[in-house]
Amino acid sequence: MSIEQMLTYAKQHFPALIQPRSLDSHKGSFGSIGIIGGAQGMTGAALLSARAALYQGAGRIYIGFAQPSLPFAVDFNYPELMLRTASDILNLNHITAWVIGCGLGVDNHSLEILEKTLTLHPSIPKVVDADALNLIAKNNIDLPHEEGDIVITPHPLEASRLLNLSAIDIQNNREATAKALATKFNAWVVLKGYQSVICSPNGVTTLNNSGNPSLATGGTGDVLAGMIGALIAQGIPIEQAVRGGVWLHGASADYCSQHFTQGQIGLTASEVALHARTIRNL
Ligand code: NPW
Ligand code: AMP
Ligand code: MG
Repeated sequence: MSIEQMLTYAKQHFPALIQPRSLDSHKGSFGSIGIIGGAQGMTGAALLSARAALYQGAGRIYIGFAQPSLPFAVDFNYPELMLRTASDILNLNHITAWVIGCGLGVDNHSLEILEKTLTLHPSIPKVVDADALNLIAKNNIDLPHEEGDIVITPHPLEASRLLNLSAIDIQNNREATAKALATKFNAWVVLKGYQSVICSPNGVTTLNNSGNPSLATGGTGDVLAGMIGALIAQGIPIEQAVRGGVWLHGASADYCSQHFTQGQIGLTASEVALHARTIRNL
């Protein structure tokens, strides 16, 4: 899609993503997101997710690292981010969406953090990704939620762990897999990969039509989780946040492939996070 076609497509399908801001809006108007992950060795996953949330215009962005102490006091490239430990941000009561799992790890400390997030904040929407999904699969954890929406964003191997099937079975039955996960967890599901399948909790599926193999690189999934979380945190209706967020992520990669990498090799997850902003501001 050319940039003009992207704008037309966004206007038609995801108008909530391109609404102008009201003149008297302030940072409190755009929510606060809590991103929990980034265990030792995967600190970058949480940073990428937070970077994506920043470029999607969330009002305030907190990272809760799944490490006993902070890996650093400030991200000098992104000093806008507030860096805390996971146990610290779990006490915040103004978070409007949580994102949990990016680089979370699967040890007992990670498990404890996941369980606390689910039980302490049952009514706040959540995006559940990566190692949070691996922990849920390994420990047979339920996803309790009151009115707060849940979005799960597995890639095929994570989906195979959740359903105890092989990745080949998953790939041969992608729509059925997304529906089975939506039913099992009463959640929105994004089954990622070429033409991601998006399923609502009541089983309505769509296939995403943006994105390309340049996204097949580390960190792009972490960026997607932060993007969807930020859209939800700022009050974008859940269906637009999920289906629109997946589209925007792919559209950013398409835009970068046309304008910067001029091909599908060497796109970085950071660039996907940054240029998604361009498409929303068209
Ligand atoms: P294969 O190789 O084909 O057998 P894992 P992870 C498969 C964090 N990260 N279609 C494929 O399997 C994450 O947030 C940290 C088919 C692939 O090798 C997690 O917390 C980063 N198969 C943690 O690392 C950047 C597909 O799944 C395997 C597929 C582990 O997450 C990287 C990988 O799955 C990373 O995000 C598809 N479309 N997609 C950082 N900078 O800190 C995936 N697969 O073993 O669950 O590992 O996804 O890397
Ligand atoms: P993850 O595996 O969690 O890092 O997520 C990878 C992200 O890149 C997901 O949003 C995938 O849908 C996307 N992706 C990976 N490969 C492709 C591809 N060949 N075409 C389109 N999107 C892709
Ligand atoms: Mg991932």
